[in-house]
Amino acid sequence: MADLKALADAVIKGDQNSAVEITKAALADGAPAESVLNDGLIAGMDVIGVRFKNNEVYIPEVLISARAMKMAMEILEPELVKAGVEPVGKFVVGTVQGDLHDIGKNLVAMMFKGAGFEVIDLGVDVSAEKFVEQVKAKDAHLIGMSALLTTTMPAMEQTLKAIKDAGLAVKVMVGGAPVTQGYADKIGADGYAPDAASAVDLAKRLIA
Ligand code: B1M
Repeated sequence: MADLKALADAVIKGDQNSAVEITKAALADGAPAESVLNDGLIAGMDVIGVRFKNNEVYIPEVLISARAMKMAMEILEPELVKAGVEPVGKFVVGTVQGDLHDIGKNLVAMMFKGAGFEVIDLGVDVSAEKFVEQVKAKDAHLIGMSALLTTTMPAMEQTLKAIKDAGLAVKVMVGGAPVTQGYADKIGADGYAPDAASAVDLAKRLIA
């Protein structure tokens, strides 16, 4: 019987060797790939998300857990594809035009992967046109924009306008150190989250 609690614990501890070994053993035991994902890997990342939100763990721990999850996902992904498991949603994420900060955006991307989303990470300095093009190309449900500079925050509004002009039915979330709920409301974004774990909670509410 596969020990998915041990798998969740390996992700929580950031123990990539155990995460990979337990994933292999669980699949060899006949555990369904979806259950390995949900009850093992995602369950572990959920705990890290809550601890991060509560300031009980910090960025290095999140990155180490995300790396353990990523290694295990490499084993699991072909099985998920075979089993036809659908992602929770498709999330296009990027740091807006003119802005090169990506540490927070990368954390957001990792948390979304950890929560079972398909993540299309466009990187940094992403133009409004690129966001629009990728949402269309990937038929995404959600966009996440990150900005760390007060001077690049207006690019969020320009991107929102481009999305509206293109008539895309996609939810838009914004975040980053200088961004606030008030700013999100002012530019007409669907949501704002102060940190990566809250962003996942918000995304699940937006696409529910
Ligand atoms: Co820059 N930088 N930087 N920088 N940098 C800041 C942001 C700054 C506050 C430093 C300061 O002056 N005190 C300041 C901005 C001032 C302002 O506009 N208000 C600043 C500046 C001025 C600049 C330059 C202009 C400096 C210069 O060249 N004169 C330049 C700009 C370059 C550019 O982007 N065009 C610049 C460059 C750089 C580096 C390249 C050296 C480097 C970036 C490296 C990288 O990202 N790969 C850098 C860094 C590291 C910082 C600080 C020190 C740290 C940022 C960071 O990674 N924080 C930063 C000062 C600071 O914040 N203490 C600073 C950790 C990260 C986890 O937090 O990104 O906020 P954060 O993400 C959080 C939340 O905001 C949220 O989740 C994360 C936590 O869970 N979140 C989202 C983020 N995106 C989200 C999206 C969501 C939801 C939540 O939904 C989609």
